[in-house]
Amino acid sequence: MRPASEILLIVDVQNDFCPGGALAVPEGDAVVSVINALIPRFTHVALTQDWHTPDHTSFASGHAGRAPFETVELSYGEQVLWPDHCVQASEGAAFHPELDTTRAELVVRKGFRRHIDSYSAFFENDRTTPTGLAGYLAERGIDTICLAGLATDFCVAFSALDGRRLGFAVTVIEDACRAIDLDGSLAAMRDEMDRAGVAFTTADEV
Ligand code: VGL
Ligand code: ZN
Repeated sequence: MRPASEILLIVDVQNDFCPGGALAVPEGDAVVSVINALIPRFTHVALTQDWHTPDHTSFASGHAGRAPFETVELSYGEQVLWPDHCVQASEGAAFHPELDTTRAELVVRKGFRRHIDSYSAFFENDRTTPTGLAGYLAERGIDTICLAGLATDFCVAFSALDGRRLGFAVTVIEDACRAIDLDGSLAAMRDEMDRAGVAFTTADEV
């Protein structure tokens, strides 16, 4: 059993990020059984849920002449444009039906403000507007975050980097994650996480 100072943070294991979904991550559903097997080893478990308004600024559909996976400059910096995904209360935004959410103590919804995206579980994409997760963890005496879920190179990586920036110990359980890998983003983000002091492990070692 992992100590009470650690939490398993399961990132965005939602239908739209799994095969057949609007923003399917290759093999996204492969993380479900790995994560279900990890859950009993942790004292604390939390989930994140991408939760966008129907007209969300990160959707390519609202940017004339732009296609999904192109990049635009928004007020808070560079933003990848995505296919419409994880619209609030839609089936695509629901957790994968086989993910065992029973022991989740907290669900952090993110990306629910129309004009700003949120990859990280800690901050929106302006890197300053907090979700409240840091305060929640601090108040509960949790100083270590073990990350699993989707996608390695976006929401998992941004959560890992912000976690380090806030002083948490962070471990990414690599075989419990899958990546989008847009133009080498997986290698770039893995390198950035490594340099930030993020640890990497596999489910067997947890
Ligand atoms: C994600 C792109 C857009 C993720 C969420 O969960 O990694 N990626 N929204
Ligand atoms: Zn999203």
